[in-house]
Amino acid sequence: MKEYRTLPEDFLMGGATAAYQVEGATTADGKGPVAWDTFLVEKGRYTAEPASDFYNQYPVDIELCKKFKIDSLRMSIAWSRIFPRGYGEVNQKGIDYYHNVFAECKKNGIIPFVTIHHFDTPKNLFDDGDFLNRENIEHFVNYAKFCFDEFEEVHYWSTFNEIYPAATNQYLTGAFPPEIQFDLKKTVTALHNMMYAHARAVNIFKEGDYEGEIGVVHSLEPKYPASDAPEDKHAAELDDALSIKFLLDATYLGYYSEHTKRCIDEILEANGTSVTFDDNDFVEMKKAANRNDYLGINNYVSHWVKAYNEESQIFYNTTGTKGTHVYRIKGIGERIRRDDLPRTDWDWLIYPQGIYDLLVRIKEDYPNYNKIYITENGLGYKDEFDDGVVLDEPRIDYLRGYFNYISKAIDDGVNVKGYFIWSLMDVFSWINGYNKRYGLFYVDFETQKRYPKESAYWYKYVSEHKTII
Ligand code: BGP
Repeated sequence: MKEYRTLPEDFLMGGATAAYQVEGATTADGKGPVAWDTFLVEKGRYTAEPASDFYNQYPVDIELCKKFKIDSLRMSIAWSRIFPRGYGEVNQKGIDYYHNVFAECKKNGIIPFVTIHHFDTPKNLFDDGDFLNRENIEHFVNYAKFCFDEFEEVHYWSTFNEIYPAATNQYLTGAFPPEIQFDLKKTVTALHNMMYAHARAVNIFKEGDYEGEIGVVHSLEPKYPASDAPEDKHAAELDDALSIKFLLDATYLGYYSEHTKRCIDEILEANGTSVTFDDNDFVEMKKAANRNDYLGINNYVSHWVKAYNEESQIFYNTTGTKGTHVYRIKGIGERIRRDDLPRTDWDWLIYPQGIYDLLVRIKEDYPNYNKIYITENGLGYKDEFDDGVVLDEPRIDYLRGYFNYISKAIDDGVNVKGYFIWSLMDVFSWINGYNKRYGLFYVDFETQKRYPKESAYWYKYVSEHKTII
């Protein structure tokens, strides 16, 4: 008989969303603008209207959570619904909206797991330099404190979603507005400033004696050398230092280790620049380092890296056309294609062992990590809808692979307390639009009707039996 792996009885099964990707209603009830509104209109491909119309459909989605044994809903608050200009005057209708969502969660026994910032800085602050501008750190911290005071119903707070992709998509790959490419100085500065802002919010939360838990959600993608050649090993080490160590050092040490600093300086120097940090920042960061209740990990892919010292080149595959992705950063490395490993419809590499390697490594390198939630993982797929039925077997295979490795990491002593599939229902994807679907529930974006996919039944079984079939 086949042996199935299991999960602990108290393992939380969740579904993840983000305000801008599900709510729609981008101008409703006093919401202020964000940079994406104009950026997407200028691109002319699609907009965040209607997205999944969660602004109106939230009772339907929360009821679906209950029906499919999804314990927790990961969601974010849109900063510009609360403070249309990022600070100053508050918008009561925005506040009421989130109270209503939380009340609906309570009614259905669903735990809200709330992110304060998910790629949607209010437009005027964004235009003013976003997190490159130190004044905006103050605005963020005030907004976070406002949320802690106002939303007593929330017991799980994540300060930021994906500081690394936020900074690199803005200033390194240029995939997000303001579409700046290869600016390593801006990238490192934004990373550090967001980590400092995270620490400030954590300290306010802990010193304010609020009830509940606080953490940060990092996107962590393991890096492996493309060969045994010393230069490829070093390239993987550099990529890892910028995308993983820099963030985890900031989170759990409150400073950058000598090794991390050396790697970052080498990357900056290769790109003809340097960055210095204000020593005072580390006072706050060190104070926060042992106060993180949990780490949220978003993991989709792993990378194999080889040395690259020519001019940087990026091509971001937004359509799923196979073999078009290019990622070569001067002084860091080139992420190579591995034809021997499976890939998604969008050419993202499927390597479940990566999540195991990552989890074990965090336990070893940062013993004060406390506990981990996988806050995003899932398969972006061109689901086929057949008269209300979606047989998404590849998604189930994908999930089974990752769940098995998570279960193995738990057996090997890593304290993983839950998993949130990206995404609960189909959502709007920042740079891929509406046909890259991730949801357990298929959304007909015309009618906004939801249909459980085959994977939703699989997920329900795993949640009920804590057995990975
Ligand atoms: C993460 C983001 C999510 C979501 C997901 C899938 O980086 O936190 O907001 O978008 O990736 O990404 P994509 O839609 O580009 O496939």
